[in-house]
Amino acid sequence: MKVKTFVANSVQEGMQLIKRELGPEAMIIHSRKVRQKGLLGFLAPPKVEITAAVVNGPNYPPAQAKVLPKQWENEISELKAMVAQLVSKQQKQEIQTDGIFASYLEKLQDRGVEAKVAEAVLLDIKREYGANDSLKEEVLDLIVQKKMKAYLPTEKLPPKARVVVFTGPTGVGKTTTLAKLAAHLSLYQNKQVGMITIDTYRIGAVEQLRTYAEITDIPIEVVMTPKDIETALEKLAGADIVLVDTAGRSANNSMQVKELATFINRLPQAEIFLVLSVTTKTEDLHLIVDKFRSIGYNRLIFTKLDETANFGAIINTTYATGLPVTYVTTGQSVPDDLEEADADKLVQLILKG
Ligand SMILES: Nc1nc2c(ncn2[C@@H]2O[C@H](COP(=O)(O)OP(=O)(O)O)[C@@H](O)[C@H]2O)c(=O)[nH]1
Ligand SMILES: [Mg+2]
Repeated sequence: MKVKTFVANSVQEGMQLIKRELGPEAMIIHSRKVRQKGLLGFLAPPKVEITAAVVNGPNYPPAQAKVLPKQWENEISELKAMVAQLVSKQQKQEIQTDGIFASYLEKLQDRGVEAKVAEAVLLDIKREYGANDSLKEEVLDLIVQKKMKAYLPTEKLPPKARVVVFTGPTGVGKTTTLAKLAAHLSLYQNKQVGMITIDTYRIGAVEQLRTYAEITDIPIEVVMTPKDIETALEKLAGADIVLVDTAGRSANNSMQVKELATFINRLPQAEIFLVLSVTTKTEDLHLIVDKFRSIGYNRLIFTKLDETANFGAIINTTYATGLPVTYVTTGQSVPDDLEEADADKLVQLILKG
């Protein structure tokens, strides 16, 4: 394990330094604001000191890591888990013993926010504002909202996006959301839209999208093997944007995800959505996030916001993946029930339902 302390001008800059030196696997162990010594230091803006650790640091060549005996691998992952647990325990104690923070911690957990996410938000606040009992609940409310946004990035689909893929478990609303977006792009933004459906399993899924395609007069190509992708893209060469639907038999089949990856790897510079339903339990969402990782998704869509009053799953997932939410959907109507994600709105939903 490699542990290193970094000093930077901002948290973002610090995270970049850590990623560059220790790699993406690095875990943050501790962070605090520091001032340099002397009058100049006092006048200058505070810096952030971040301590991070990594088990397989860049100094360990991957080849060596690969030949580790299975038993060592297990021990390393146990160690990793222990470090994470220790950090979380220490954070918990810091927050749990502090009156107003403790009650806020409970409030956030009641709203479906995982303990570690709620603790991270509250620790950020405690570090910045101190253990201050004079912080009124209404003031804390506002600060919490602002800090939660830091863990709930949102980002519009880049206007130049040309190929956009919808992946995710069965039944979350991929096809419906794709149809909504296709209609928005062609009706309201006057774009030439093309559709591809990668559906090697359920003939029904092809028909569903074909129906939408006919209604909206959008060309659709069905792809059965990875090499058909190029042909389909050539046929849709005239389109400004190509939306790609994917389907599988079940949500929990890793073989299917691997197979799907061979299709998606053939797409040039695609924006890849992982589509998730807010009605899915957070622990299942974590499994899905892991299962689909090999697809290389880079942004999130949350569906079925109309079906629950508990939205903690959204921030739990953005916290775990670091990826932005681009759209949310709020019902079955095509094309109406689609919205661009707005961090303020989502935080309000999480806090107030
Ligand atoms: N209530 C609700 N239902 C939705 C939403 N999005 C999709 N659905 C429904 O979820 C079901 C599965 O959708 P589908 O697009 O076929 O999912 P896919 O298997 O991921 O492609 C359909 O009945 C959709 O109408 C949403 O935002 N809210
Ligand atoms: Mg579908």
